[in-house]
Amino acid sequence: MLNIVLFGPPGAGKGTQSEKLIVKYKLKHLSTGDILRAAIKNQTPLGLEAKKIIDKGELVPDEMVIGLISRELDEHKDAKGFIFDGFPRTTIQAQELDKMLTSKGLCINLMMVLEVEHNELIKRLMNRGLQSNRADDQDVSVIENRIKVYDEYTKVVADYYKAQNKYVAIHGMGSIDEIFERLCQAIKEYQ
Ligand code: B4P
Repeated sequence: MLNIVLFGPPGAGKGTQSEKLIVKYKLKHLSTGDILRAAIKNQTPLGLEAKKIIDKGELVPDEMVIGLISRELDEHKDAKGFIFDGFPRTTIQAQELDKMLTSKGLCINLMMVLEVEHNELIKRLMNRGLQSNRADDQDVSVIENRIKVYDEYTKVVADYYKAQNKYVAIHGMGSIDEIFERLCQAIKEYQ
């Protein structure tokens, strides 16, 4: 089983690269952002609560996303492995993920961190905002706040995996295919 945390700031390419990795390695993609957006679309109570927070570029409460991931793990017991995209975003989420996986006899094998320059993040997200109806991609001040929240609360999660010797930095600038090759190389070196 191969369980990967794909990490990086908003716009780093986590969702984009996850789509390619799940095809090549036959993994289940677990994106808390996608799960929350589906809940918003379906106007569930959780979705309505999450929308107010996401539209400001803040993080939804830990217990909300931990519950969502726990349910997904239970629903996909036969998966060959998981890509965690956008989760964990706080050290508490990382600790809870370890507890959930340990209780199932599993663990995270690798954390790959996409490193992308600030201006490129803004460019990519503004560009997506033009094409999609994601409210959090439409306003540069919300995008800047998401990056600030990443720097303040999320970046530190890397230290949690560094301490476990599971951290690999990946140069996240360049074409989608070039970056994908770098990720595959890191997985090859791990295996
Ligand atoms: P997410 O859905 O995780 O959104 P994101 O981090 O902003 O974007 P992502 O990283 O997936 O985008 P990508 O780089 O692939 O989260 C949304 C919100 O949900 C959060 O702000 C938060 O409020 C909440 N949330 C989610 N998880 C949470 C958690 N665990 N705890 C608390 N709150 C949580 O792509 C961006 C764009 O760049 C795309 O348009 C893509 O086409 C483009 N792109 C990618 N690679 C490129 C390349 N190499 N060159 C050019 N363009 C590229």
